[in-house]
Amino acid sequence: RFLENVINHDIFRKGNCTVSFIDQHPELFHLGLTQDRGTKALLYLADVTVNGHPDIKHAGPHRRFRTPAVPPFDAREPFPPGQRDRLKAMGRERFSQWLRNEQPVYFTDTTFRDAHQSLLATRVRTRDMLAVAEGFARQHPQLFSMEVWGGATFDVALRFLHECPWARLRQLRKAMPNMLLQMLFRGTNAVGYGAYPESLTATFIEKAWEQGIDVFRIFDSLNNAKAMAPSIRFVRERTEALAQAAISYTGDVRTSSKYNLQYYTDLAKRLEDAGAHLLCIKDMAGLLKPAAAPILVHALREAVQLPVVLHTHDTSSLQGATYLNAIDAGVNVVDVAIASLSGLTSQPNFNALAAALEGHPRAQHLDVPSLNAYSNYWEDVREYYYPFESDLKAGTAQVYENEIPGGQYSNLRQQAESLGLGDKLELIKHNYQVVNQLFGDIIKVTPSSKTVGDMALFMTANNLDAAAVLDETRNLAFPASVVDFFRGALGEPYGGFPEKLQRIVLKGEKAMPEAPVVADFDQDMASFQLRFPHTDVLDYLSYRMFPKVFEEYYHHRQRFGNVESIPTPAFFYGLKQGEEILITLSKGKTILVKLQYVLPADEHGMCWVEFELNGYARRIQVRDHK
Ligand code: 3PY
Ligand code: ZN
Repeated sequence: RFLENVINHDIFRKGNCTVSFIDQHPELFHLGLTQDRGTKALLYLADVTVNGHPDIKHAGPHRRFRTPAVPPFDAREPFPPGQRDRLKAMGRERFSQWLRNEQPVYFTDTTFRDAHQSLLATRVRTRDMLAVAEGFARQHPQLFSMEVWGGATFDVALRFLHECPWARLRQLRKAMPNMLLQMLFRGTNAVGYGAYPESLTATFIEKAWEQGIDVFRIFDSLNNAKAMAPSIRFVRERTEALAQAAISYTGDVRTSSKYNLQYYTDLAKRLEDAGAHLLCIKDMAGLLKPAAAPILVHALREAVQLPVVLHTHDTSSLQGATYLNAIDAGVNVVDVAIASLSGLTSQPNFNALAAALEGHPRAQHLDVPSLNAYSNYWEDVREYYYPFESDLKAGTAQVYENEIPGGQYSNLRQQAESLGLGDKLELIKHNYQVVNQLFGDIIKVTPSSKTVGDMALFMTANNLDAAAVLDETRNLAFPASVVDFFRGALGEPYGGFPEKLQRIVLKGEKAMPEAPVVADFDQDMASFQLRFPHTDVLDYLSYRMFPKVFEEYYHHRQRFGNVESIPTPAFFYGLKQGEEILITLSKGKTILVKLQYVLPADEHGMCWVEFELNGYARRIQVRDHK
């Protein structure tokens, strides 16, 4: 193909080639759409073997991985009925009332979404989930739901894993037809960080439901019920899914004068009035202490007639106690993660909780040995992702001071390191707390938490304290997210903006949230498809969420094909000499690839990688960027 490009090149044909012809014409290496999928996979493997994975800075060259054991299941048996079957049979209102009155406590398993978002920078790939999805659905049908989508997974799938998030959802839907599949939806921010037009949010919800979502957990980063209402309405009007409205929890309900019981119960009533089918306490930082949980759960169950769900992160390592107290107080569902992906910044340990609840009046019958087998699988799979582990080794009481959400906590070190602030993590965490006070003690959850984090990094990088930030004589260039926040791009925080800081940040400009432009949907999509041939409405939605990321994803796919099929160790670390892998390109089409050798780069920086593909020698040339 490369030779074809050379021979057909205008300059070559006119005979005007000089020795630097190849160097000056990178388009010669554009090997085109017509390549078969096997060749594209080889091209990816050659590139990652020679250059490493751009997302992995330090890979241990001698790391060996165990082969994860997938718990066996009988695929010929019909699926046992799960809550999805119950929802279909009962309809939404009756299902919601049934759950509220249920004696046993139910579980939402977050392993496929929040657990790896909070422990492994959201990097877990679709194929590692799919390997166990069906077996898990067959063996644990009594769960309330599986959280599998939304939050940061959409962005990370496209940006770093070069996967289509919609395809992930479709495949999980097929593998788990009996289970309720749940997503985290950021209200007006959908699965992104900015505000999107309502028409886009509505279409996104509709398509997510069509592709497989049954439960939409909807929140707003400032707990603004008015901003959540349209999403709740779209779920009610455009789908047959459940709208689970989430109240983000902060501080301590027993002592905070701002975020007190009245605040939470008022909000709960407004969300019930907006049409929510379930109410969730979203304790994104893990601040709901064991003694506070029953107070809040009781009050919310009294305030509304909805089932109450509790979500937390185990950053302090004490949230198992919070769950036990909440269960005694009547909470209907708690969020847990499979043992080997639980704890610390992730959710509490499902296996341990299931075992500890045996004999409890609200216990469900759960197959703990089976849960342990899935945990063993995930323990081995987790090893593949070791470069993305955060350094948190034990629970920390500091979280009660800095209130950093679990997902952000694990990201902060990576962010700090990329800014050259790796040794200032303690100061960054302290500044996070300072910023929260400067901003007027706000709810901190994506994207408002990102704004607080950006400001904390900014203060740390520039050696600023609170007094310096509030010094009107300094003309500080605040981060864009902070300026947008004070303009009102995320809405207005409860209690309003602190006036002085708002004046300083906006430098006299008016606070005026810009209404997101409502483009003519059909026309906009038509021009998208002209620019990106062979795409559909789902790709268009991905593009509207993350335009630049989608563009890169699209080109990556053109060049390397669908890399989802490449086994994870090879995807991140390439192949070692003599190593053989199987790649299933599509149903019934599996190729056997073996790396023979890599030749040193020539004087133009190009090197040959020799593979065996199904026993036949194949040579691929790639540029060595090292
Ligand atoms: C997200 O928005 O991704 C979250 O997990 C918030 O807690
Ligand atoms: Zn969470």
